[in-house]
Amino acid sequence: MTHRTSLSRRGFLAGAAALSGAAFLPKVVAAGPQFELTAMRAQAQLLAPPRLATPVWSYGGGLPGPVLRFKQGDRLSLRARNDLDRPTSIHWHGLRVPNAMDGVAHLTQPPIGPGEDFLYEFDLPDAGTYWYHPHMGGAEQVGRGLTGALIVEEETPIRVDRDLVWMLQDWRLEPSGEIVPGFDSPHDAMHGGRIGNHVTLNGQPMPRIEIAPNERLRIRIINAATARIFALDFGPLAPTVVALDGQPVAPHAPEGGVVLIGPGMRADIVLDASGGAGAAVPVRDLFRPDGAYDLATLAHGDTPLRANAPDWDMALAPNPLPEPNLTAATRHEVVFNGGMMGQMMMGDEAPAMTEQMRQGRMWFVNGRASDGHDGPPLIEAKRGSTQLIAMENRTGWWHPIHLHGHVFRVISRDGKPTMHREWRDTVLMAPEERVEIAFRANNPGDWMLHCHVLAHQSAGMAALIRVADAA
Ligand SMILES: [Cu+2]
Repeated sequence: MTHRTSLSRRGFLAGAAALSGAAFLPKVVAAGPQFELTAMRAQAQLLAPPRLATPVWSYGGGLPGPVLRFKQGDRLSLRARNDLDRPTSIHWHGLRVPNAMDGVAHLTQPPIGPGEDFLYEFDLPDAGTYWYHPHMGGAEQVGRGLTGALIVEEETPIRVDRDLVWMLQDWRLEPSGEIVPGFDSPHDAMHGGRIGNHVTLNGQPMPRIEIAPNERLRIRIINAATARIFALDFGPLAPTVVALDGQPVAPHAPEGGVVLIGPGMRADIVLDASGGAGAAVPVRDLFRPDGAYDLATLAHGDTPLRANAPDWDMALAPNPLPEPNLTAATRHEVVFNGGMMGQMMMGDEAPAMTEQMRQGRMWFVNGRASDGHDGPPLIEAKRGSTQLIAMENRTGWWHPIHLHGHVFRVISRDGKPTMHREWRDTVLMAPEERVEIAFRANNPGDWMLHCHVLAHQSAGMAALIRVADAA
């Protein structure tokens, strides 16, 4: 099902436009020789017609951007072009890339100015579900639509009938369809970030997705929202989680039957269409108990694909990740603080935090608000060492904490070992929760650790981790 074609810029954009209505097929398949990806202004029909299309920012003119598909072991070579009127960059979320390719403007590269371009080139050692987005003015640039999926296929994928990408985005729209401006409002930043009033799946509001009874789907769910957390319920259908943040995990039913996925995070699920002929099953987001809503409908056709659900193996082969050595780990205590109703006024650091708040910084990592590339590193790690970060969320809010350049194991939550010791690049912390993560610091450079609620990040919830050879 992979078409390994090279596309000129013209072909690339034409392909995106021609296929933009086909939301549940990969819009553009791009791999092989170098190609281009352009950040530009575009229009997207986020509200049902006859309401007007919404002016958005887009990669390549479609929304979301093209699905980039590669094979494990391929080399990506992509020229990013900026046709916007302000600087940007592209971060490859979850991919273990060399530091200079990480796409963090002002830290790993200069911003890509209007009319400029930048060549990204790196190997893809890990299979899985990843995504790309700007790492500059992220609350606005991601919030206006700049995002796309990057899929790295396994050498031997698990057997399914269809492999789908579901990119979830959240929008705050005026009744006219215009995006409400003000992406870093202090009120949003103090609370749960910029929560919108419209949600789209692959750029479409409440799509109806046709499936055949007893069809097996692999669904790669990507939360590209800047703040909204989803708790997806599939009604009578029983999803099996097979990968988290692109990394294989022992296949398991999600806790409580609901797939919980914070901003920046991904979940690959296997879903058998077991609803019966003609059944229309809503996919519901239950995260806010007072505001559950339908996100999509899974519409079973009348003709079963086979007599029973398949019994094919769902386990994915692991990626070549370096195992942390917990018996020789360096331990760090990292406290997240701030926001509305945080435990601001406790401890020796309270006066310093109060002073920073006067300057508009609202979130703190070990007492310090940072943009992640100013001041001294939070952690300096010797290359090859194991780092264990004991994180404490001393706030009343949820935070998806993302580490660049590495993938970590989630070791414990509130002192209890996790059941799957899952690999992740982003871990969701509940209010007041404590989470331990561990990773082998084998990728040299300066890497960000930050909250992926992007209004939290821009209000200080970021830090730097430096990995270097011993002096
Ligand atoms: Cu946060």
